[in-house]
Amino acid sequence: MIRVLRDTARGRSRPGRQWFDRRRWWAFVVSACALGLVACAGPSAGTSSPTGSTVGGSSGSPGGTTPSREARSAAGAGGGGGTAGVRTVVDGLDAPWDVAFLPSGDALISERDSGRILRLPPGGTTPSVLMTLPGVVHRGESGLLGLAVSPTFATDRYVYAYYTSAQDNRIVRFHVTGGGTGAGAGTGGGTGTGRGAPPRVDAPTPILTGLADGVIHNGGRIRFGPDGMLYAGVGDTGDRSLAQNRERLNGKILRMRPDGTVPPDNPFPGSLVYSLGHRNVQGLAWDAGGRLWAAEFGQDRFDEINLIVAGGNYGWPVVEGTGDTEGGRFRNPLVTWTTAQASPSGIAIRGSTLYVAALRGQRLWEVQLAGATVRGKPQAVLTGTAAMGRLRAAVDAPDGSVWIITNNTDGRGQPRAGDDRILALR
Ligand SMILES: [Ca+2]
Repeated sequence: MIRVLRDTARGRSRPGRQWFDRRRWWAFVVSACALGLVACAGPSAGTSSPTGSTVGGSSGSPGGTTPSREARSAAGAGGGGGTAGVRTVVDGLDAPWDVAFLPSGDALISERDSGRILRLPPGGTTPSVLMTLPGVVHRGESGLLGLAVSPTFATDRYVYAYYTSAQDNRIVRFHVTGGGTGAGAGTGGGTGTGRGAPPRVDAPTPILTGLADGVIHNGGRIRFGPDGMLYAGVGDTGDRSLAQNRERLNGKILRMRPDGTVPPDNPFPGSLVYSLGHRNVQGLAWDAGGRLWAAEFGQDRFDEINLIVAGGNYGWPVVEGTGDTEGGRFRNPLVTWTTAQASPSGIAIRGSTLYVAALRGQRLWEVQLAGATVRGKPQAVLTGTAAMGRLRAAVDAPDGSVWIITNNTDGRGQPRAGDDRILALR
């Protein structure tokens, strides 16, 4: 169970005090670094970069006066030896959108606007540029969005990306080989030792093209399910008529084979459509029982958490939030929030807890799952003095934590020094 500051009307709880003390500890280490009192470079700082470029330091940092990302992460990793709380994994990111992990523990991070995919070794603190995806077009909410790693990466070496091109939204895949990205490589601490040459990336191959794109509502989360199929949340691009049109792939959750073709057991024969009646799904996660949960942005009243079933119709644009099912034609959400409280993007499930990253709501929601239903009221964390601004994604990380992507540089936030960042909660 993650222990972080919980927002209550009565003030900070004890975990919040730990969080505060931790920040003071970081501030001390940071000051010491600036004064040259302690070695500040993280363990992987200065290791070879695949493309010869590492990602720049904290945004907005005056040169030489603000401590490096390495210093902060080193302090976070070393201070307290796994003390519960929140740790900055990496900062200085530009509109980061998703994270996917290779079997080696390397984290791949997508940046929406730049089209870059960054690679962060396990335990590392300085990401390097794995590749800049060719043909990414960023307008408004579009650009490079979701990432996924093949569940059989050890043999096929495929990484998947969902992005907006000049003419559509599409899903591509490409091989990543070498550079210690194989299974089991570098899991001992990410010092870069033995990783040798940088990874190699080949030209992306489209597996699905022709999804309508827009300035808004592009969806974009892609995840492999426990069935080995690739699922994608595809937004309605602002054209609400698409969501109920089964001949169109927008406003849907899609299910496809890893090569983009239609699985024979999809609910509508010959169609990638897995569920319909969605406005803009950006959160997909499965629970231990193999059930698919999805987060969806509402229009201006209610955001939704839905339990997704094959062939289910989730109501948009006829119903927003909980409403008339029209005799069972539509399925109601299990959780709703007002759009000011949430505007949920990515989600993750760890144990029985569903984590929901809220953009406009600027908090992390925790929902307790109980089988095919939810228990109690959602709890908000990363609020109050622990707030980190807009949150884009929650990802179940192989190090036992949940990684949270902040999104204050996405054009709708107020970036602070060091934004955007990835946090680890445990
Ligand atoms: Ca709905």
